[in-house]
Amino acid sequence: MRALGATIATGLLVASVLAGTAGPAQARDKTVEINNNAFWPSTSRILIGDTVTWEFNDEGVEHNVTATGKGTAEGDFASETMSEGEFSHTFMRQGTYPYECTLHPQMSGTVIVR
Ligand SMILES: [Cu+2]
Repeated sequence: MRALGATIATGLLVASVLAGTAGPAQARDKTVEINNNAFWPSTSRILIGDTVTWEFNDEGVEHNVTATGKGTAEGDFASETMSEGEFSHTFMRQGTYPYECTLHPQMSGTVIVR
């Protein structure tokens, strides 16, 4: 958890810098649970500088988080294939980022950064 804490702290620092005159940084980081062969929720709406953390929690079933978007600066994030643990990605650019589990293509989700 120490590494995750450092990641979050870094994200908040970056968000704080990007927010400029918008006031103190607010934690808007989102968690997506991987369970029952699906992403919950399937759509995550965040702001620039926020981090999405996917938690692998599907009773030992292996999954991955793989971006399917092309032609975008952040359209290439991908986790390892895992049956437990978590994967985080911080989004520094506005955009819509679709992703899937390559083992189960019906498992899809989207991160929308505004
Ligand atoms: Cu899967």
